Amino acid sequence: MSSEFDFSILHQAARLAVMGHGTAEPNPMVGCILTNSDGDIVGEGFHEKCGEAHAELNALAKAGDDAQGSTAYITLEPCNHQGKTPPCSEALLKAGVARVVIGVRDPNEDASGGIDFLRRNSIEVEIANDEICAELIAPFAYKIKTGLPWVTCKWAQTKDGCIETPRNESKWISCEESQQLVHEERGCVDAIVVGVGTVVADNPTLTVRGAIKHRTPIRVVIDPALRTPLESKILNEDAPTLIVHAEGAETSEFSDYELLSLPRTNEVLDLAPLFRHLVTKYDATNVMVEGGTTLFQHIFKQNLANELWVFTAQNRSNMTPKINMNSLLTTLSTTRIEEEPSGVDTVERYLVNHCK
Ligand code: AOF
Ligand code: ZN
Repeated sequence: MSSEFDFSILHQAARLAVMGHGTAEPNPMVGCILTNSDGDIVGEGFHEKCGEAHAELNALAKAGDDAQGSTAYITLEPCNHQGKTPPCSEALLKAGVARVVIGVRDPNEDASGGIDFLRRNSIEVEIANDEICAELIAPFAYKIKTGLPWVTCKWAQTKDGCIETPRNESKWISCEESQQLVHEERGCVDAIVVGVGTVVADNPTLTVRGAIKHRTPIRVVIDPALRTPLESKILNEDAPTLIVHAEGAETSEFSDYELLSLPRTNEVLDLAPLFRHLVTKYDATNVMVEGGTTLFQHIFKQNLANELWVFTAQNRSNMTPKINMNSLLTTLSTTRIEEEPSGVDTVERYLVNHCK
């Protein structure tokens, strides 16, 4: 049984792990902390970049000889395979670690097996089955299970659930702090998806600005009848763009761009093949959908949303939009996992229950 102390160190390791967000992917984010028999931390590390050292190796390197007899707290089962890096299970054994507390098992069958290896070699192993550690690898695990990336729908709304304002000022509903948060996340995801209505109304650039660009997300516009204006900023050179259209659309004007044709059911595009394409072609793990309401409605209906980020401003719009986001939200079964201020706005994070 893991103790309260074990969980507190595991959660500390989880906070380290998220420092790899944006660079660890497509690998999972992983954190590792080593403590001595007094419970003092002797080494810590996280998986900083895909292809480079795993969390355990970074922590072991910090601890040096102090790793001997230590307890290793690892948010994920240590790998037991030679991938881009050697097996962490062997490194823990060689360093003389006495006990290992693991957050969750590794869902990747190619790499897992670290638990059995350590037990076979007389190292005490505890599996905490911790929810925070599970959340850390949720996109990685979901992708292995479904072949789909983790889709986060993000929007900024007025208190009464509008993401449009009278003068097409939807870009400015949320405050600067909220926009900063969005840019930070944009710099960590593989793709940003919008509907053509948003391109026409707002002419967004959909690039990462004023935040660290750990990766350059592909801009994706869902444009069934190909009506994206050719002078749209989304088509500029700042980042790659993928234009998704309905089967049979006239594509000749867009031959310079990457195009993807999708089938339709009852006039609505089937979006799952797009997300699958983002995995097969780009190995995408995290995708952010930034609106508008029609696209959110289709993504919710097609059961493709995993997480929601809702920024709510203090003002009301007093408009009656075609789709109200407060109402649309009630069509999904969700669990609110976070609510905090973001400047003068409030930001709420929800997990969609089907993918928990
Ligand atoms: C760990 N510690 O920090 C991470 C693990 O190709 P490689 O060598 O980088 O292995 C990638 C796989 O290892 C990845 O798919 C996942 O199963 C596991 N990730 N394992 O022991 C870590 N990031
Ligand atoms: Zn490893």
